[in-house]
Amino acid sequence: MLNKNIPIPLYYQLKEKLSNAILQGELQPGALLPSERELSDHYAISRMTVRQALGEMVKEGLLVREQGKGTFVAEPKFNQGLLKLTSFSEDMRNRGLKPDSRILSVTVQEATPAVAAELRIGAEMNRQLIVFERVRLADNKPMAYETSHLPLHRFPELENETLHSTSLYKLLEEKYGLVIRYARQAIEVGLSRPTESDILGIPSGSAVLLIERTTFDADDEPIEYVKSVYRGDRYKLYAELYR
Ligand code: 16G
Repeated sequence: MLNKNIPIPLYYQLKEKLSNAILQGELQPGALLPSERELSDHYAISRMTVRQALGEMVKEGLLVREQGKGTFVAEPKFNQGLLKLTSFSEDMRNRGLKPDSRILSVTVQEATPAVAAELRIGAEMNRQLIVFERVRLADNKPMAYETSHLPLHRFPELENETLHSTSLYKLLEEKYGLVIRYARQAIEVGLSRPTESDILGIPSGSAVLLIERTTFDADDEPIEYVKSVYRGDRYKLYAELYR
């Protein structure tokens, strides 16, 4: 039970109790929580207090609310390694999940000066890019939304490829014989915009990881510039540090 005689707020005590039950596996991912009324009756606390505890846990990504269905224990977050250059498809397969993509658009565009500089495309190359927007799925659930820019002169055939359920890196390596060597990556915290939220199936303004990656081949030439929006409720960044 909760202790009303200590100076720790009741909502916080409830939050700790539920968080521990999740950590210890007593409450499994996907489990439906008792209703607010049941929790308030069980712990003899107000519904406001229960609502505050659950609300914070939703914000922290431990619980998810589904309209008209109730509050559920969230799926655990993926540890996203930071030290290895992997593709989305490889990451998902390593976790035993089926990678997939929903292609939102494939277009040929003139590069903006910033992207042209990033991909080192000079004016003489007409600055044409092939740009594709993809929703990245794991076991059919949306995980990330990616906009990839590749220099058209390097991959003139790419526009006609069916990238649906195909790995871009695999295609570049196997079909174009490319050696993907390294990438520069920057990660920022952001809030999902309405369109991104719809695509990812998360409430608008949810915490997301905004990842920018420029990837280079064996000749040190940039081959892709990618902007990704990864779900903050499903990812945490992970690195092993030595000294
Ligand atoms: C990852 C990369 C992205 C790359 C994609 C290739 C990040 C932040 N981004 O999503 O730059 O284009 O993998 O995935 O990790 P694919 O080979 O499965 O198409």
